[in-house]
Amino acid sequence: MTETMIDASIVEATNAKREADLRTDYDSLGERLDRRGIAIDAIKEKVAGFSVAVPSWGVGTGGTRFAKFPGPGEPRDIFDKIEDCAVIAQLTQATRTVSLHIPWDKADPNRLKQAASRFNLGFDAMNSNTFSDAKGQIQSYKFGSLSAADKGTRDQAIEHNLECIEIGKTIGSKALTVWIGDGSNFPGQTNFADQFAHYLDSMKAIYAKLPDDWRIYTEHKMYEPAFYSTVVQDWGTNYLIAKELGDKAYCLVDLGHHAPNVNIEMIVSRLAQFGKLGGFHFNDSKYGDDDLDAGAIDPYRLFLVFNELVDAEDRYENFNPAHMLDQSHNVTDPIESLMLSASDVQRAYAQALLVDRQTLAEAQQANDALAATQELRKAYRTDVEPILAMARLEAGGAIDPLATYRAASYRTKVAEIRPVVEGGGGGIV
Ligand SMILES: [Mn+2]
Repeated sequence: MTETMIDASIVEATNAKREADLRTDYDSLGERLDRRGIAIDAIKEKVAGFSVAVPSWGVGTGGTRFAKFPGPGEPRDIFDKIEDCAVIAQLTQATRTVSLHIPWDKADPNRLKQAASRFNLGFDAMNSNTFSDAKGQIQSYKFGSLSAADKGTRDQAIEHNLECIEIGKTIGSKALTVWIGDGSNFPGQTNFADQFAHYLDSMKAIYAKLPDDWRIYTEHKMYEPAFYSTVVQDWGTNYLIAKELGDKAYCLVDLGHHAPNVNIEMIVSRLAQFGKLGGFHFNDSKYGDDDLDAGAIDPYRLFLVFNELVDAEDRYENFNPAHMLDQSHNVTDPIESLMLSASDVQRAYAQALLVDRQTLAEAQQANDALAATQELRKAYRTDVEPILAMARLEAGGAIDPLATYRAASYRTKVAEIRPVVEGGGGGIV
C-alpha cells in the first residue's frame, strides 16, 4: 500500500468543493475542442501519462551567490527530501521520479530504495558532482575535473562518476547526467583543444562502464562558474560529445544554459532530428541561468519547445526524451513552486498537442506565414487547465494542488520536526 504524506481526506475535501465546476469547465472545453476535431479525452490521456522528474536539490530553498534565506521546515537530508517529493507527486500526479545528486544525497542505497518505494516513487537520472569539492577528497576541482590538466584530478572525477553509476544500479536509475563546471576565467588560462581532449578521454572512460540499458546525458552551459570559457559551451559541443561517445550518449538541454534570445526550440529540433536529444532541465530565465520556475517568464517559449517535441514524437521512432525540473527557489516554498512548475510543463505539452499538424504543414507548404503562426497561437491561447485538473483528479491528485497543499499545512507540520536551518552563503547551479 502506497503511503501518502498528506491525508487523503484533505485532498478529498478540497476536491469536493471544486469538482462540479471542473466537470462543467471540462465539458465546455470538450465541446469547443470537438469543433476543432480534437477529442479532449485523448489529450487528457496523454497528459496523464506525462511525468517530469523532481530534482532532490530542488526541494530545499535555493540561493544566489550572495545569500540563501531558508524557510521553515527545510529538509534535513535526502529522506526528508523524498518526503517532500512525495507531496509533489501526490498532489500533482505528474512527478513520478526523483533525481539524486551525489554526494549531496549519498546514503545507503537500500534505504534510499525503501524510502522511495514507500511512496511509489522511482529514481530518475543520477547527477554527479565534480564542480565542487566533497569533504575528504584528495584532489581539488578548483581548476577543473574531467578536463583538468592534472591526471590525478581527472582520474578522481572519473571514479566519482563510476560510483554514481554503481549507486544508480542499486536503486534502479537508468541514466547518468554529467555536468561540469570546467572552463577558464582568463584568455590563455587553458588550451581549448587540450582541455576538450582531456574531457573526451575522461568521458570515454566513464562511458565504457555504462550499463547497456543506461543513457549518459551531457549538459552544455555557456558560462558560470567559469566566466571566460566553458568546456561544454554550447549545443554544438554537446552534440560532438554525444557523437564521439556513442549510441548511449545524448544531449541534455537546460533551458537556462543559453545566451539570452537564443532560439532554443530550434536547437531542440536539430538534436531530435539527429537522434541526440536526451532530455531537458526545465526552468525559466530572464537574464542568465536564473533557474526561475518553468513558464514563469516566457511561457510561450516553453510551448514552442513542446511544439517541437510533439512534432518529433510523430516523426521519429523511439523518441523518448527525459524530463526534469531544475530550478532554484529562493523566495518561494520549493514544494509550491515545483508543483506549479510540473503543471506548467504539462500545460505546454497539452497545448502543443492541440496544434493541428496537418493545417500547420499546409500553411508552411503554401508559404502562408500568418496562417502557420496563427495555428500555433490558437493552440497556445487555449486554456487547458480543465484537462490538467481532470487528469489529476482521476489519478487521485488534487484539482488545485496549491490550495490543497496550503489547506494541509504541510510546511507548518514538518517545521515542528525539522530544525531551523541558518541562512548564509548560498550558491546553486
Ligand atoms: Mn541543469
